[in-house]
Amino acid sequence: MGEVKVIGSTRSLFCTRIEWALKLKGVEYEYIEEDIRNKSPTLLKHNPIHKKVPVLLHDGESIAESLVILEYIDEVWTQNPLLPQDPYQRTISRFWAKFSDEKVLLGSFDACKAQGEEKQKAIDTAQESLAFIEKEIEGKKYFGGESIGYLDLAIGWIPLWIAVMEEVGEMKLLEAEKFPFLHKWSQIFMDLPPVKECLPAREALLEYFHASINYLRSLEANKQ
Ligand SMILES: N[C@@H](CCC(=O)N[C@@H](CS)C(=O)NCC(=O)O)C(=O)O
Repeated sequence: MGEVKVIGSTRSLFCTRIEWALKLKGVEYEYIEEDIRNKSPTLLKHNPIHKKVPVLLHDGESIAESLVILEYIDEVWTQNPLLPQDPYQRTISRFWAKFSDEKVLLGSFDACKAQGEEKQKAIDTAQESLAFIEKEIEGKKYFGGESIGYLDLAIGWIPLWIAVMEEVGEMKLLEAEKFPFLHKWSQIFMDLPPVKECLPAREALLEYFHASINYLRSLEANKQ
């Protein structure tokens, strides 16, 4: 199996998805908490390009970028496969994982941050992206079908992190009436023991998001 370490930050959804994958595979690992506001020489050595968490260290080799790490984990530890066997389905899963990071996550964050007349427009944009994800889960238990897979882990940030963004941004994104299937999936996903085990404390996330959003809003206010 070799030595496995994760350099991460407990509040980071990108890091949590890596822990979920390792737990589902039954891989033992050491977690190294990084202070992303004061980056360690270890992080800079192992991820000199992006200088971000997570980084997976496997027998001394470093791998960065969470979606890439998920694929690596799935290839190295083949038990409980995460990606579909079928090449087309595999590619489609990667497409939606990328979409979720690039559109749903950033859209939700923008909606959380937006104020005034920009707010409703930002909420509508985020919900338009969520509607595509709703279509993907319609009629299924998991994004991976009958068992949890790569896309569930990639999208797994939605239940907790969107709830936190909703509270901090004083808005609603994941409305149960608009997104019934995503809602149902969120409940099933959040009840899984390996998922629960790695979730950060909601209070800590709330504090972190409050601070980040206030900081970004003040930067924008100073520009005007
Ligand atoms: N695309 C990256 C995103 C990782 C990321 O944004 N990590 C944040 C923590 S949530 C980070 O390390 N930020 C430090 C920085 O931006 O300087 C991934 O999927 O791994």
